[in-house]
Amino acid sequence: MADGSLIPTVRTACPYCGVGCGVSGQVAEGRALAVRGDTAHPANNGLLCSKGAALGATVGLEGRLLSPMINGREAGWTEAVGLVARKFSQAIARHGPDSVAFYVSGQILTEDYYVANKLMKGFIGSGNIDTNSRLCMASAVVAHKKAFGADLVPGCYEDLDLADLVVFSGHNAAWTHPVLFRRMEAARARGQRHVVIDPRRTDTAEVADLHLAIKPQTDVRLWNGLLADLIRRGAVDRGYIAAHVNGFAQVEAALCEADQSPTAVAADCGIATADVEAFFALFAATPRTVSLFSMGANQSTQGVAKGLSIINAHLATGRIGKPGACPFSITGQPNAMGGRETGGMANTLAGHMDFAPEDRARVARFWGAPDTADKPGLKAVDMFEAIHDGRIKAVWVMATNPAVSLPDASRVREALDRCPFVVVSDCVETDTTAFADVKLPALAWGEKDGTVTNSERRISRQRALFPAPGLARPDWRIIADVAGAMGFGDGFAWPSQASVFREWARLTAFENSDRLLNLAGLLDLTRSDYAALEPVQWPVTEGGVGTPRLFADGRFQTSDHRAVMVPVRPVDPVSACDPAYPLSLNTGRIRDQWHTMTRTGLAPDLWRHAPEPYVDLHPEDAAAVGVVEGGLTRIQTARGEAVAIARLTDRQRPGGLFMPMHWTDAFAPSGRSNPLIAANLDPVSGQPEYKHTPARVRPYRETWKGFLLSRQGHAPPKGLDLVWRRIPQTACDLYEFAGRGDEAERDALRRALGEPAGELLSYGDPATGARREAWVDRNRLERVLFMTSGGPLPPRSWLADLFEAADLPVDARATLLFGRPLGPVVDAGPMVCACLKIGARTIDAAIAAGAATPDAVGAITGAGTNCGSCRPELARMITIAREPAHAV
Ligand SMILES: Nc1nc2c(c(=O)[nH]1)N[C@H]1C(S)=C(S)[C@@H](COP(=O)(O)OP(=O)(O)OC[C@H]3O[C@@H](n4cnc5c(=O)[nH]c(N)nc54)[C@H](O)[C@@H]3O)O[C@H]1N2
Ligand SMILES: Nc1nc2c(c(=O)[nH]1)N[C@H]1C(S)=C(S)[C@@H](COP(=O)(O)OP(=O)(O)OC[C@H]3O[C@@H](n4cnc5c(=O)[nH]c(N)nc54)[C@H](O)[C@@H]3O)O[C@H]1N2
Ligand code: SF4
Ligand SMILES: [Mo]
Repeated sequence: MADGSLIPTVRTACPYCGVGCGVSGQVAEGRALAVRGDTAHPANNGLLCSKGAALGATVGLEGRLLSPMINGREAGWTEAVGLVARKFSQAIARHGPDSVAFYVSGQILTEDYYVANKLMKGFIGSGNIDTNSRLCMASAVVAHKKAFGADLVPGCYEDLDLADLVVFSGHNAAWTHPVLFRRMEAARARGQRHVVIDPRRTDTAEVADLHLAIKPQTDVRLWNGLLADLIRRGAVDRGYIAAHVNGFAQVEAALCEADQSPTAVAADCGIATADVEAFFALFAATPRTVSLFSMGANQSTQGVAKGLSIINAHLATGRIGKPGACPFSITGQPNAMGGRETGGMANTLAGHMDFAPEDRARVARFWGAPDTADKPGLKAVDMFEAIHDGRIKAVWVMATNPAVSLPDASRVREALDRCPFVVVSDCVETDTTAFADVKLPALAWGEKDGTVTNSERRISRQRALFPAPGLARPDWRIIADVAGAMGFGDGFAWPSQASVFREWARLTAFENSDRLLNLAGLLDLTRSDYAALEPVQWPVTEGGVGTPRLFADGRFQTSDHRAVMVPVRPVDPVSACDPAYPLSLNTGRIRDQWHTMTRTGLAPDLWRHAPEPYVDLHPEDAAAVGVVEGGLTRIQTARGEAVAIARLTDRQRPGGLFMPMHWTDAFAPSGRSNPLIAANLDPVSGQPEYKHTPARVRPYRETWKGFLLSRQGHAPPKGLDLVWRRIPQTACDLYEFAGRGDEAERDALRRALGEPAGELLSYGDPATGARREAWVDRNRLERVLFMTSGGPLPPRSWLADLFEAADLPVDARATLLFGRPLGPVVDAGPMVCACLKIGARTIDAAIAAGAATPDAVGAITGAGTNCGSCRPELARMITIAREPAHAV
C-alpha cells in the first residue's frame, strides 16, 4: 500500500527508453492509472520524464486489438494459432527452414525474446530471426565483440555520476534519455564537463561546455585525431596497454597514414581548430571520462568504425572498468539489451554464443534441438529484401512497425504486400498491421509480466497493473502455442513466464567457464522470488549479487583475455553528394514522442511540444530555394518525397536537414521520413545509415489550406492529394491540411468529410476564398472547419478548448466563426513544458523579467518543475535571450 491509501502500488518498469526507469503505478478503478517514479529503483530514484509521466493517458482500450483477426474477421485463438502453424510448416516443408522469418523488437520482454529465438533458431532450424535492434544497436554490438570478445557494456549509470567529463557522440540525451541527463545535470553542478559531438546544436549541445558541430559522418576522423593527439602528448597508458590490450601498434601505424594535426582534423570535420584542440586537451587531462555513443554513431555506414574509434581512445588510456571511466553505448529501447542477450539478432545464437561449432553444439544440447541453425540468418534490411524477391514466404512481425521504421519504407511496404503470408503481433492497428493476413492481439505494457534489461545491464521486472483485456495474450505464450501446434510442444510447455525465465537463466550458466553473461544467481528463483525480483545487474553470481562494472580486473572475454584495438579509417560520404541532392538529410527523435507514436500518440499533452512533422534547415539553404519559416516544404531524395513544416534555424549546419522519424499514415502520411531514406548499410553490422541521405528541399506552394476540429475521427480522404496531419487534442482531434488543387479539391474534401449531427453555422468570403463552418448539436460543439486560399487562419487553441466544454458559452457561439473570443487573445506560444502546459511566450516573459536559470523560470512559471524534461530547453531559451546573435 502506498501513502496510507487503500490502492495497492505496483512497482514496474517504464516501457520506453533504455534508461529503464522504475515506475510505481496505482490503479484506482477500471483502467484509471496514476504513475510516479519508483524512488527505490536505482536507474531513476523516483524521476520520470514527460513520456513516463504520461503513461496513465496511454493505457485506455480504445483502438486496441482485442481478438485475433484472420483476413479482417475476428477469430478464436485455436483457429489463428492453427493457421499460423500450418502456413509456417507448409513453407518449411516445401521450401526449407530459411523460407520463413521472424522480425522482432527490443520492446518485447526477455521471456518473449527467448521463446521466439528458441523456436526459430532451435526448432525451425533457421537463423532468420532478427530484431529492430539491427536499426539501433547492431554497430555497437559488433564493436563490442571485436574489442572485448563479446557484446559487453563495460559501465554503469554510477559512472555517469562519477565522471569528470562526459562526451556525447551522436546522442541527444536531453531528449532521448532525459532521466539520465538529469542525473548528469546534477553532476554538472558539481563540476562535470560535457562535450557534445553532433552536427546539430541539440538541447544537449546547447548547454554543453563544448559543442563540436562536425560535418556529418566525420566522427572517425575526429576520434582518430584524438587518439593520435593522446599518443603525441604521452597521455596514453602504456602500462595498461602492455598488460591488457592487443593491437595498439597496428592502430598507431594506421593513424600515421593521415595528417593527424588538429588543424587537418578540424578542416576535415568542418569545425574550428581551437575547438578541436580544446576537446583533445580536456580529454587528455581527464582520467574520469565516459564517452556515451548512440544513434549518431551507430546509424551509419561507418557505425562499427565509429564505435571502435571511441573504444580505441578508452583502451589506449586505460579508461575502462574504472569508476567514472568507460566507453558507453547507450541502448534505445527498454529491452534492446535483453534481445542482444537472448539471441534476437540473426548473427548470434543465444546467451552470447554464436555459430562456432562448439557453441552451436552446446546450445543444441541444452535445447535438445538437433536441428538448431548452424549459420546466421538474414539481417533486417536483407530479410525484407528476401521477402520482396520471394525467398521468404512467411514472416511474423512482433512489436515493431517496419512499414514505418525501416529505411526505404515504400519498398518495405511493397515487400509486405507481396509476401504470401504475413503475421503481425501488436497491441493496436499500425501501418504494418494493414499488411497482415493474421493479426494477433498482444498484451500491452501494464498487462504483461516479465523482465527487461536496461543500458547498464540491469534486469528489472515489468509487472501487470491490469487484467488481460479481451483475448489479448502475452507474446511468449502466443509463440509457445504456435510452436506446440507445429509439433514442438515438449520444448515449449512452460506453465508461466517465471519458468521461461529460469530456463533462460540456466542457458546462460550452462557449461559456462568463460561467458560473462551469466545469471547463475537466478537459476532457482521460485515463482514468488521471481514476482519479487529486485533490479539486478548481470553477471549475477551465485548469491544473487549483481555486477555494476565489467573489466575491473582488466580481463576481457577474448581467448587471451586481452582487449583488442582495431585500426579504423574514416570515409567521407557527404562530400561525394550528388549535385541534384546537395543537402544531407539527418533523422531522429523528438522529446515527447516514442517512435511510431502508437502509444505516446494517445496522450494529448505529448503532442503540444511538436504537433506537426517538420524539417529543420539553415536559413541560407532555405533562402537559396525560397523556403520560408513555417512554410510547407517538400523534402526530396532519390528514393521518395515528404512534406513538412520548415523551421529555419542556425542550430542546423548549412547543408544539413533534420526530420523527426515519428510520423505515420495514422497521423501524417506525407510527413513520414523513411520513404526518403536509402537503405545504405554498415557492411559488417548491417545497420542502416538513417543519419545521412542526399536530399533537396523545395517550397510546397499550396493553393489553399485549412483545418478541421472534430469529435469524430477522420482518415485522410481517399483520392485527394493533400498534406494531411492529425493532431490529437484533449476533447477532439485537430486536422491540418493543404492542397495544390482548385475550388473543386476543397469541395471534394468537404464532401468526403460528410455532415455531423447538429446545426450548421457558416460564413464565406469569395474574395479571400475563406470558408468557415461550425456544427453545434444540443449546444455542444461537434465540428469546426476553416479553409482559405490566401488569408490567414486563426490560432486553433481557443477553438480546441471549446470542445472541452459540455455547453458552449453564449459569447463563444457568437464569435465562433471569427475563430477567437471577443477581447484580447492570450497566445501562450509553442508549448515548452508539456506537463504543466507552459508556452514559450510565458517563459520568455519570465526570462525578460530576470529569471536567469531554469530553476528561476520554474519558480515564476512552474515550467520544468514536474518531470524536468524541458529544463534543457529552458536553459537554451535563457542562453538565446542573453545572446541575441544566437537568435534567427
Ligand atoms: N523521446 C524519445 N526518446 C527516445 C526514443 C524516442 O523515440 N523518443 N527512442 C529510443 C531509442 S530506440 C533510441 S535508439 C534512442 C536514440 O537516442 P539518440 O541517439 O540520442 O537519438 P537520435 O535523435 O536518433 O540521434 C542522436 C543524434 O545523432 C546526431 N547525428 C546525426 N548524424 C551524426 C553524425 O554523423 N555524427 C554524430 N556524432 N552525430 C550525428 C543527430 O543530429 C541526433 O541529434 O532514443 C531512445 N529514447
Ligand atoms: N528515419 C529513422 N528511422 C528510424 C530510426 C531513426 O533514427 N531514423 N531509428 C530506428 C530505431 S533506433 C528504432 S529502435 C526503430 C523503432 O521502430 P519501431 O520498432 O518500428 O517503432 P515502435 O513504434 O516502437 O514500434 C513498436 C510496436 O510494437 C507495439 N508494441 C508495444 N508493446 C508491445 C508488446 O508488448 N507486444 C507486441 N506484440 N507489440 C507491442 C507498438 O504498438 C508498436 O506498434 O526505428 C528505427 N527507424
Ligand atoms: S527516461 Fe523517460 S522514457 Fe526513459 S525509461 Fe525513464 S521515464 Fe521512461
Ligand atoms: Mo532504437
